[in-house]
Amino acid sequence: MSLLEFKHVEDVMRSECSGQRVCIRGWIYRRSVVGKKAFVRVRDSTGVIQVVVDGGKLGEQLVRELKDIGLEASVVTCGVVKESERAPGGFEIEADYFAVIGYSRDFPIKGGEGLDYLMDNRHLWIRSPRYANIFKIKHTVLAAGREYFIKNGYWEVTPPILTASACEGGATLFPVEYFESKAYLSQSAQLYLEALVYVLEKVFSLTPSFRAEKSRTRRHLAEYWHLEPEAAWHSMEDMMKVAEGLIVYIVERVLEERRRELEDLGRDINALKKALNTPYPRVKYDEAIEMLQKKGVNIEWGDDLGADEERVLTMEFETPFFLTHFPRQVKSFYMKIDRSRPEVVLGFDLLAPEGYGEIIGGGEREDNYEALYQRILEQGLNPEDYKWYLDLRRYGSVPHSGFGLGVERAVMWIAGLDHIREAMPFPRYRGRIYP
Ligand code: NSS
Repeated sequence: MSLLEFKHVEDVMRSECSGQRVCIRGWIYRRSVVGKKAFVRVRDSTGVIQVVVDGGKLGEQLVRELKDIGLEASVVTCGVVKESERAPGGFEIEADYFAVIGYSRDFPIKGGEGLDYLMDNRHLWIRSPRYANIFKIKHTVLAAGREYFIKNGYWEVTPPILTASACEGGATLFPVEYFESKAYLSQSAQLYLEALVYVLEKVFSLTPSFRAEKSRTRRHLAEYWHLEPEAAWHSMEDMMKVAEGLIVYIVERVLEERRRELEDLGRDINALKKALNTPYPRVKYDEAIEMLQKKGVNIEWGDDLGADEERVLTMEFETPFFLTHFPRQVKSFYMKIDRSRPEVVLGFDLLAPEGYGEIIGGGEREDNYEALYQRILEQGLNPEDYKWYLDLRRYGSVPHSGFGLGVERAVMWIAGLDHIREAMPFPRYRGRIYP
């Protein structure tokens, strides 16, 4: 038999296939034996289907073997497809051929294990169909994100990951040995993207970003994927429109192409659809502080908003919404000072509803040499380290803006996940580097 004759589970589970003989290959997801029949649920990348192995037809020895066979053994099987109300998913295959390809003795995950144990076995845990759903949604988020920028005239560029200085503050830098000196893993491509707008005007990159986050939270990783656009001649307001367009484009595509996966994960589709309603509300930091104070949150103007404060705010909105005009002391040195109100910067965050909070951070960049120099000093940084970045303001400076989308944050919200580590196959966070 040629390989081309194998079918995928999702293509078999259709009424048109009923009565047809098919061959599939995959891994044993569950199995039970009742009398002389084995009920083997076979999983592939597209779904799970029940295969009935009748000892009367295929030999009792095979059924005895299947009774004790390890979960996740790989198999090839053929048989006629039948619609069956009793089978999970409504279809089953009555096997006339069944062969084990790779045995799986004592598969370490049997159900009911604790989180640390499961994380130690992440390489096996990810075989759970739940992760196939999540990773497919992530694939679509990545593809749609890239497509959105390309369709809108942005050039994809490749900034460095090994860098000499901080973009987002020294506290979360990962140092690495770099020949005879020290370097850091990039926290954001932004500073390099800013240099590239002088070449290509509108650019974006999709890279890993690294943050040595000391505390473990449900929305922080040490390594995450960062989708960052940067555009010359764009104001903060222009960039917020780009961010809004990006989120609508991504959510539309996921709703169109990954509906089944969302449903399997139990995502509230109607809640997600609300993200298609634009424009998203724009809330100034000042108003956010007032809203929080009215809710009894102990916070003052000038404080940074953490996950808890954000969660309270997200309860006020059904769509994603922007927070803007933050106090200059809570935001990075590169943010442009609002000339009409020098105590705030032209920065924005986009917060996802339903308790999720920040998924995008961005804003307009300080494009004046003197002002930027002062901001670098004000934040206790060394202008020497940013000499090249300051140069961009010396040679044909232009107004420009950009932002960064945390891909796993977006996936977490879109798929309705409880924890950001679910959005990564091999998540990195403090205390976890294996496997
Ligand atoms: O620190 S950010 O808010 N902003 C920047 O890095 C800018 N330099 C981006 C830019 O303007 N080009 O991070 C941007 C986003 C943030 O909104 C989160 O969605 C995500 O990156 N982010 C993270 N995701 C997962 N884990 C961690 N630790 C994390 N930190 C930020």
